[in-house]
Amino acid sequence: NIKIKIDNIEVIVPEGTTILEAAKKVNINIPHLCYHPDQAIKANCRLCVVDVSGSRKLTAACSSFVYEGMEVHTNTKKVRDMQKGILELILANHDQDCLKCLRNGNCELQALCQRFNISKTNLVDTVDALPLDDTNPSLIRDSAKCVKCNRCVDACQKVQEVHVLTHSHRSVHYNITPAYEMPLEQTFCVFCGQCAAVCPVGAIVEKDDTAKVWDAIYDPKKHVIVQVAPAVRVALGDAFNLPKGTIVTGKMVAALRRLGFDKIFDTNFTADLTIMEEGNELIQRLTKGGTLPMITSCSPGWINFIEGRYDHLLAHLSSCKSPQQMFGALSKSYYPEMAGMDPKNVYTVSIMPCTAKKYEAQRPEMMTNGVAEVDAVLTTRELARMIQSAGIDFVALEEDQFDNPFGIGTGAGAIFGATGGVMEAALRTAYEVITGKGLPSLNFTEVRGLSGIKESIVLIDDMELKVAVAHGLGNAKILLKQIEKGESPYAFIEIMACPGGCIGGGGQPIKSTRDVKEKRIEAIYKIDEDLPLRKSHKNPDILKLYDNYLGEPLGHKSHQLLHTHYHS
Ligand code: HC0
Repeated sequence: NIKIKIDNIEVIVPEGTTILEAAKKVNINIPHLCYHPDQAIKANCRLCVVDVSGSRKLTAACSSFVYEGMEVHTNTKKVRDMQKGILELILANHDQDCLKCLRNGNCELQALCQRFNISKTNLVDTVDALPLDDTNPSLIRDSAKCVKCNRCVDACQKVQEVHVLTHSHRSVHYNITPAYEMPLEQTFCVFCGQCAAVCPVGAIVEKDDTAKVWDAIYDPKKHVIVQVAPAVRVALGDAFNLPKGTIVTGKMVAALRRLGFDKIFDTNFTADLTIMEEGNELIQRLTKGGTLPMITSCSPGWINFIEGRYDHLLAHLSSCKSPQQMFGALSKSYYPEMAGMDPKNVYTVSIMPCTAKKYEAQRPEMMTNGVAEVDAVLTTRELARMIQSAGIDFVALEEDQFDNPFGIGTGAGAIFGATGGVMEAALRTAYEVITGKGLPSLNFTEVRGLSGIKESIVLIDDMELKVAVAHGLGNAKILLKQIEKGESPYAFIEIMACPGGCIGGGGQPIKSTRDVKEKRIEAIYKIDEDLPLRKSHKNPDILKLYDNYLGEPLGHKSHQLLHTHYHS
């Protein structure tokens, strides 16, 4: 360990700690923009300069490591003048129409300007922006707001390994952009939104669809229903300053009712339905022959990735639609038939932690009875904005419950929201359906947690089932390369595009750092543990749905409504 002093406060930290990290230990928040706790050191914004005794020059705290006896000062005149100067330079290159920005009130640059009492810069405006990129359904890039911190480039290149975002030009013309300054729609962007999740400002944000949803709610001809994804309920509370990982299911349902939705349903229900279909598809491939390993198909960023980059492996995908789209299909068939409504009058909204879900809902295949299965997708952040805009005191809300017939989800459906959850849910069902015996333990802990790739061997009677889970597309690539070489030892693979799974989705409240993800994952498994039903095939409403409408898993009606094909 190394002992140093920061602003005369003694700090003891392990060797290899940066000044910035050491300062955090004693609650000293050194200004920064390019630094992100889960990313590699970039040291390009230089806002984190500090005064180190004995050094003539100011030192970047994010990239300088502590040494024994080091004395650091974070608030000298020299330091503050430099930081203020840098902030003014950044502002001169930044669109300052804050009231119009989705990140207003949650912008790292704005917070720093407040801290330094800067309301505008007197420097010459040097904004040299590319045209606003709003050509895709998921994300908007506004290069006039970009602070060139490179966090998004890191997320795109080093974590997701999608390599869409990169740099162009030099000096004041320097920009973060896809190659040839193309709009995202024309690139291999998978719309995972991991760039938006790390952006300190509003340079990359979700496409805001809240106005569309308000219009539907106010339209008396529309019956507006909403489904909520598994990972939203453990993250929405962040937007209302609740402790990270607070489970807010009941308050969230109450808020949705106050907003005016006619029925509030649970995507966990169709996650259970996915397990019925996908589990049986796996059993069929294992027993009757079919492409193995089979890979899950519910994460739309992952689907965009395999379709764009690995289309020769598409036969490995399960043909199941995602739970979002299975819900959508039922909402425009079974639901209006039961209620005696015209499917055209049902307006289906999804609340998702994911920006790629907006893209998924607009795929031409995702139509049932001649209408789009899902009419609008809002991210967790957009739902939070609707609640705030309606003046609802979220924290004070009394808990409410989901409506029927899509309101019961089991623990298996709940854990879809965390990496490894779909695998664990599928194993709970596959084991019991194949063996006809009850599982000795429901918890497949080997596939839980934040390791990049997890694997497990499950004994089902005398069959050894080797399975793997990857989250984050960089990790997915490793498993895909094995398949390409014919060296994959697995029968079943779960892939989720976002690191941590949906709890770390690109549409979740900012920030989703590793420690926040851990808290959300804990909460997801707590929901599972506390539920009386923890296996999809025991969901009574799923059984009723098959009895009354679908027939059997993989049957004719299921194929029509719940399965699809993927293509390059
Ligand atoms: Fe997910 Fe899903 S679990 S992708 O992460 O499968 O977005 O939360 O809604 O559809 O259920 C996201 C989360 C979903 C779907 C489910 C799956």
